[in-house]
Amino acid sequence: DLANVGVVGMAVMGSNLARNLAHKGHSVAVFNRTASRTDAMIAEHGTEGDFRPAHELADFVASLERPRRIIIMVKAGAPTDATIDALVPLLEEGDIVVDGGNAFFEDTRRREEKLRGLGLHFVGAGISGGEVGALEGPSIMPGGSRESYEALGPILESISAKVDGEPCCTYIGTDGAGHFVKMIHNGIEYADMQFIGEAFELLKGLGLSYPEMADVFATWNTGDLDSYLIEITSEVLRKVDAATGRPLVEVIVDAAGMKGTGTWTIQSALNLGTPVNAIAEAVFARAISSSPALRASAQKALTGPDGKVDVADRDAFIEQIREALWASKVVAYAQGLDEIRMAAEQYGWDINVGEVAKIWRAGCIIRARLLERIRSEYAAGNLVTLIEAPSIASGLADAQDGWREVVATAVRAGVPVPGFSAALAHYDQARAPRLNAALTQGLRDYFGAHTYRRIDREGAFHTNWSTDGAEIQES
Ligand code: NBP
Repeated sequence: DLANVGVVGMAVMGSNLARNLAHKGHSVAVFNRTASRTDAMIAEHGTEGDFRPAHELADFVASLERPRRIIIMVKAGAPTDATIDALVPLLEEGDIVVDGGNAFFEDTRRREEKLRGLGLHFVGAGISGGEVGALEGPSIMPGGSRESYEALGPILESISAKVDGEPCCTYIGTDGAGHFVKMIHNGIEYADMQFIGEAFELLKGLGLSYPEMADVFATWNTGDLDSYLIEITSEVLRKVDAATGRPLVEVIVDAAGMKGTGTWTIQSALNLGTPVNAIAEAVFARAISSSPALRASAQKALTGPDGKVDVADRDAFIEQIREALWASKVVAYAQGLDEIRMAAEQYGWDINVGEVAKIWRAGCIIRARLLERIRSEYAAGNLVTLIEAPSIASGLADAQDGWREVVATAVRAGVPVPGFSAALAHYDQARAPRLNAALTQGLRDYFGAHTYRRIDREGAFHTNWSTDGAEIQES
């Protein structure tokens, strides 16, 4: 009687995933490098389902039915490689190794190629939803061979979150595609949180109390902005610190941490040439928050408005902040999905962007009402970019007056809104009939003879800037 599936790594994510699998009726082999962690998990949760704990990796592997399905949930990076290296000699042709950690997609491509050469399947599966998601139903983004998905997909789908009975798990594409999509999910998550932070600072600038701000977010959560992050923003703002009696957010140090997925999103976008300025500003906003030396010296040297927001109609401005938040969020999603489209071209992945939006509707951190609209827009037709979709473009048109007013007011008040303004700049750049790039190209030709193309003739041209000023056509 062999186990259906195995999980390596019994820290919080792995043990919750193993429990989720067991709750869904699968028999689950479990292993952790340090055996005491396996024992602790079994002591606490062993009665919840059919677990097969092992202290030796060889026993763990031998306890699995074939093809073996092994989900690795260990620390990303070297620990993942160490785990794969220990497993590989114990496996047989056709076995499936799944990395459920937050791996960089290039690492996944490398590992997949190596294991494919050994006759094994390697699946890089992005898993979002944190520890609660792992236990109760995450959003799962598996990449690897289609063949492996036939054996693995039903198990992953059984433990994923569901929307109207549909699993938040679908085959994404070959090799690193799943981890790439998970990386973009996290990049969008950074942007979402930055926009929420900007809205919060503007509401505070208006003079709202913390309970009032919590109410505003709770109200927003009943409309187009309905999402997990807006919902928990309301709860975090409402929380009072037991020690001081002050709002908890007021006593939290204003330095945001990061573990790398936002940075990867930007690095990959730079490599692909995808404009993702709104997501980039969210990553840089965390960077400046965590630059104490820079901030301390700048605070001493620099002056400016104090962040108080003075408007004639407070409620009308709050509605405009909501519009700025919604429109910026749409642009960040568009930028992330653009990056997926460009990566798919670059790496030969056949990614269905509408399906990606579909599996983000529940289980994951960026789950939001907007994703259903994104799914249906991509299902309705081939989009180059989300912001061209009819219902999205009209929503942006409706929101833009408020969005512009919020950015202008924030700039005058000295409230930094890099996310709102970057998203708005993207909107204006993308729709512009002409960009200032023509001048840039003229300058490049002047100092570097980089040539330019003309609007009226084919070919590359160069002006003899330093001699007779004549234009020559490059051969
Ligand atoms: P951690 O990221 O804290 O990793 C701890 C696990 O890695 C333990 O099982 C540990 O074994 C094992 N490990 C280490 Br460290 N070095 C190892 C090595 N050289 N060989 C074998 N095993 C090794 O666990 P986590 O927070 O559960 O996250 C697991 C994965 O899921 C990570 O990739 C993470 O990025 C990803 N993830 C986490 C979340 C979240 O909310 N936490 C959300 C989404 C994805 P030991 O007990 O013997 O030290």
